[in-house]
Amino acid sequence: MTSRLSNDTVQALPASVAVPSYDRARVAPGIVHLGVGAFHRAHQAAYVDQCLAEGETDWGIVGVSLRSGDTRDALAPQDGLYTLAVRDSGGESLHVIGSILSLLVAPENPSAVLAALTDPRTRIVTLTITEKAYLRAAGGELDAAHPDIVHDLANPHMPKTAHGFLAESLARRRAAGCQPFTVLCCDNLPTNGATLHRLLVEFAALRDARLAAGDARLAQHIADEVAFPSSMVDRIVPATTNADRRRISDQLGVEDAWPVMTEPFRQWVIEDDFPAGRPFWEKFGVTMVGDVGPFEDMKLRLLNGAHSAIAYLGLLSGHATVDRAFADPAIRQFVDRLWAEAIPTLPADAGLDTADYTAQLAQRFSNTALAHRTAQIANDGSQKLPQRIVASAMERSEAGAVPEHLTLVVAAWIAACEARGRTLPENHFTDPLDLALAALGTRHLSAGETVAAVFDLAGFAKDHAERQTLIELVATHLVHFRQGGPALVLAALGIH
Ligand code: CS2
Repeated sequence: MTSRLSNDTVQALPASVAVPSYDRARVAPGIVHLGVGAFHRAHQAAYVDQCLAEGETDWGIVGVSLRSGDTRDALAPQDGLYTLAVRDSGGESLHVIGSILSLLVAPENPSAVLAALTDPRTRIVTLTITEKAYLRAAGGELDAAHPDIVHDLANPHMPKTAHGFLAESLARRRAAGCQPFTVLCCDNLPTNGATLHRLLVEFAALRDARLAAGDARLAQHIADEVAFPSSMVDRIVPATTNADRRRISDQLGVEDAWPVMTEPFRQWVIEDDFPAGRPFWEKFGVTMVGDVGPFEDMKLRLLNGAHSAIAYLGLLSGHATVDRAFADPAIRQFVDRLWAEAIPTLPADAGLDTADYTAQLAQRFSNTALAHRTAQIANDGSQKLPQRIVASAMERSEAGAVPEHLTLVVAAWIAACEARGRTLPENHFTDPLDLALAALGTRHLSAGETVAAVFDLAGFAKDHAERQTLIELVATHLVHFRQGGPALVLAALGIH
């Protein structure tokens, strides 16, 4: 049997594989990361790995999974080591990353997670928990009726949600006279730090209301004394396949149960507000700024917006991967027009070079070595489209334009949902609204009625003056999708 990647085997790997050049035994934990999935392992953990190699040895990572034990099961026998495979058409380079020191699984042992979060050495908590785990209601406020929030308010010592873990550990640190950690949100949400800050203050206020007066006021503490810098993170990370596992293990000569695949490009822009200290990230290409807003909007609206468009149009046109969909001339033309429609919503005075940015995106989307699946990006559309597509559509409509390309993406999402169980496999992608969407499907509504109901469910353009205009535009596209698929919809815009 092949042996496993581990502290013992890592130094004997082939010379072409980059390995940690530092003594992992001397690294102390300084960061707790919630949501230790592939994206974190390709992005933040790789930057931290470089910091550790430069001698900043007190910033090791404790990786926490909030739901399943899969990552821990794969990486614990490997001492937390894994391979990052950087791929493009020119080939593949392998880097073993050593920054994740230990892995915890919250549902198995919430106390251990709280212990890591209250450890005075923990000065930063980073998060990639995906959009839906912020548990926002359709209006954007905390979904106080969500069963996990209800659970965490009733059981503060045994939390399930990120909100529950952060609130309880900040309360314990405060009681112990220990400085709060800085919370660094790394999810694809607009003003992500401020958004999490607001949600956590809402959560803490509900918690305070249940406590004796002397124990309360956590909400005030979090509002006034905990820093939540926003950040923009970017790197394309397709899900690892079994073929990837085999190929990487063959190249290493030892088994790696969960290597991570990614592209050469990476970007991280962070607001510089770390009262408890931070690694010297800028040495490794991280941009530290005062206001991350323009970078976030450019990334969400141009990269992620186009990604969602490619995913839904791609799925409906039979393309399994982003590069194949993007090579389809009609989809490519559509994406160019989508960008042209979204770009005027970005601030003109923030020094953004959108021409250069979209040219670079076109190259990244064409990376044939990634095989980034359209079905992967299609997940959770109800959570993603507000900041990727609907926000731009509202702004363009308000400015008097007709955002026909942006609204087409919303229609494509609805059409792709409707195609599941028909032309697409039943669970080809999933969404937190799936049950409600399926219930709509059984009512045989007109396109207009369907779109209005979906806008209500997902909170799209809630209470916004342009809501009705957008619904009508989306409905026109949905009629075409229902009649003739993407070819008819695009043809109606003159795209063939
Ligand atoms: C993608 C993102 O799955 C998705 O929704 O749009 O994960 C995207 O690949 C990353 O944000 C790139 O940084």
